[in-house]
Amino acid sequence: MEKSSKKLSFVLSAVLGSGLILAACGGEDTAKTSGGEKKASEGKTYTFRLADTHPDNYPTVLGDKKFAELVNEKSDGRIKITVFPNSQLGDEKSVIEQVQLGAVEFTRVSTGPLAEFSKPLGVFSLPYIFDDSEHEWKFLESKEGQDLLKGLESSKMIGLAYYDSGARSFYSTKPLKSVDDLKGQKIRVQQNEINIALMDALGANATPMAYGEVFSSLQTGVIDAAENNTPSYVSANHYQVAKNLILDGHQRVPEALLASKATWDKLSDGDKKIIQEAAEESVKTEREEWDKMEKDSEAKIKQAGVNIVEVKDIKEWQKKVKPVIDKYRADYGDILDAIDKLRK
Ligand code: GTR
Repeated sequence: MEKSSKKLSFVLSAVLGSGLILAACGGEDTAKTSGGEKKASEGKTYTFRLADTHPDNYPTVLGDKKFAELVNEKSDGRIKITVFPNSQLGDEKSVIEQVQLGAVEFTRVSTGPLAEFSKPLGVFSLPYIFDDSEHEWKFLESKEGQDLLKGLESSKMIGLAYYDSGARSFYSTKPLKSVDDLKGQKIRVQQNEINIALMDALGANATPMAYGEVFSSLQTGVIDAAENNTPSYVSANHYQVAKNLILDGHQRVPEALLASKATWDKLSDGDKKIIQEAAEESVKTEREEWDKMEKDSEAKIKQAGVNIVEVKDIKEWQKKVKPVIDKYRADYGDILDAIDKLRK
């Protein structure tokens, strides 16, 4: 098949496979009550898909499910969103591409890989920009934080809400007692250029790869180490092979709940409102589940006999990675200033 027709048939099958076809079969979106008010039950019918890389009971997936439940409730059952966990619809990079096309209507992804599609979100991959969770959330809820979500529109996505993802730390199959131990290790990172600069600053070899490949790559020695929050470290079983964990908390990379702009543009204003509100309301569920899972994960890690090292002098780490901030200050200066202003 010729390249262009191949592409066309892919796009066609993507659109046909999506909920949009159902929309065409649904009722008219113009029904009004006698008072002129539109009822939630009146309007088009949709069936959408939401992709997530994590397993069923992970906090983000529980947030996704709450979101789907709220959308269903608020639309009187007209809008159905089915959550596909476990990377069933592809790894994060490929899901983001499918969302851009409208082939997948919703997703929850990390802002880490998303930064390759919307550069301003790369700010979250810069090291030690937040003091703690409270500082991070103050920023995420601020105008500047929300503007980063809105900025996704020019990349064919609609940012609906942020979800919590805690702080990321390094873990390795090799000893890991200080920042110097990272030197020369092959470390898997989320797929974006800032992470490569970060590993360079630490004297490590960055190996960007999809999340789903990390476990077997640790097992076979393709990589020595990786980094993530403790719920991911546990739920993806990385803790069973990389038993040295150093709690350096180098990044806080929030999650994002997204809609495809192709899908969004076809919705009525009323349905957009339903979806936006449901997304915002689902944040509470995700954050509660997040706090619970962080605690559970800590307990599991201890039980499993992981060597856990607490970092006493975080300044030493901050000094090591400062070249990364210096390199990217020109690109992210305004956002970094906004973050700094919210420091206690
Ligand atoms: C997790 C995040 C995932 C994925 C993963 C990774 O913390 O929730 O969406 O991005 O990190 O490192 O690839």
